[in-house]
Amino acid sequence: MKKALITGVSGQDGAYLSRLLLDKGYEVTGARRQNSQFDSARLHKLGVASDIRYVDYDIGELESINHLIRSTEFDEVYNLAAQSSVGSSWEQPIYAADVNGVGVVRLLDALRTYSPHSRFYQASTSEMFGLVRTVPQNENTAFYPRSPYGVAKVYGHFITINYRESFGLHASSGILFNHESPLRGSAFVTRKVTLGLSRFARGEHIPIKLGNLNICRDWGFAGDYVEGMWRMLQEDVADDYVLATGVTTPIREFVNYAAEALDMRLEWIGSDIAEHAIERKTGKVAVKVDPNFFRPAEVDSLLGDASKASAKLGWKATVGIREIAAMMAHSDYDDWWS
Ligand code: NAP
Ligand code: G4F
Repeated sequence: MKKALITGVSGQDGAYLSRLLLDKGYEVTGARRQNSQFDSARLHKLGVASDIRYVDYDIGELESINHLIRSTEFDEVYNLAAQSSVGSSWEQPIYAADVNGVGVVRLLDALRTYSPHSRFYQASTSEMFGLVRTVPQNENTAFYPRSPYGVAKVYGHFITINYRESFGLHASSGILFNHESPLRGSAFVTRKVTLGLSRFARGEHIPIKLGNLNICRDWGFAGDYVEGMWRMLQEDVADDYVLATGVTTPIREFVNYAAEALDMRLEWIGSDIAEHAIERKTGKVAVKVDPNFFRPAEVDSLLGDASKASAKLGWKATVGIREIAAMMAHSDYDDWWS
């Protein structure tokens, strides 16, 4: 039985990856943050909470990481833990650097010292492309991060490559474009929209306040993306891969797809900060722009090219954005969890 360790096990990807690995017969260890209330809601939602073995750790403490890696010989280590909110990273830039950047080298160094044969996955991100240099973005596109989150992730990405090249670790980095699901955190824009519209559809007519509606993202389904993570670690040679759908969609369009799934029709009126959407049946404002959600620096548009993952891993995104919007909207409408 293979043994896998997942940091960030309580998050969206941690839950889907746990489900995938347990289905493949792995023994899954989930690393939980010490001194924080562990939220196992997503793991319960996927029916895996009681099948995982839990260990407590602190990604900020080298001794805690050393202890974790020494405790068991893991075949595979997936580093998903992060301060994952780009918006919040301006409020806590040093924390973002420590967890998302230095935290990665704490893990890699512990692996080099105590478990050099473990395979390692680093959760890199399309946010590293930031002010994009080429369209679409692939593994050779230069990075230009636009947030403290993105800057810290660039460090995590390159230290992963550096430990692979310096010490021969089997360390791979997945440059994943945005991926969503009904388990997405409620502060990310897709889930904020599907939660808000579901409440509206149920008669709670409070407008959703959003930032810049013109932003475009290459949105895929989280279930597909964790399969890609696993495939990276099954390769004989470690490498870096982009996972993306190859389709980019403006936020406004995502809102329309989610509304359509809930049998609502929106009419968009006005422009810039005066833009808003009226829901036709009720005549009430369902969405409006609130400049408080604008970011100090933006990533205007992302579009990924996953042809390397397709050629080498046989990986492909299988769920389109319209379907994802409907899946999330229906889940939120049926089931009031957040
Ligand atoms: P998520 O749902 O926000 O989960 C983040 C996980 O990190 C949670 O388990 C959280 O644990 C943990 N965490 C937060 N701060 C921590 C700390 N100081 N120490 C240890 N753990 C901490 O994120 P996700 O969407 O699953 O993303 C997983 C990873 O992929 C992240 O590294 C993210 O940056 C990266 N990524 C995500 C996407 C995407 O679109 N989803 C795209 C590219 C890359 P608690 O429950 O204790 O808070
Ligand atoms: O949903 P978001 O917060 O995701 P963002 O910033 O793209 O980051 C996510 O994807 C990254 C991969 O590229 C991950 F690395 C990261 O961990 C995270 O999972 O925002 C998407 C876009 C942004 O441009 C933001 O400015 O939506 C825009 N937006 C507009 N109104 C909003 C809102 N974002 C949020 N969170 N809330 C709004 O009201």
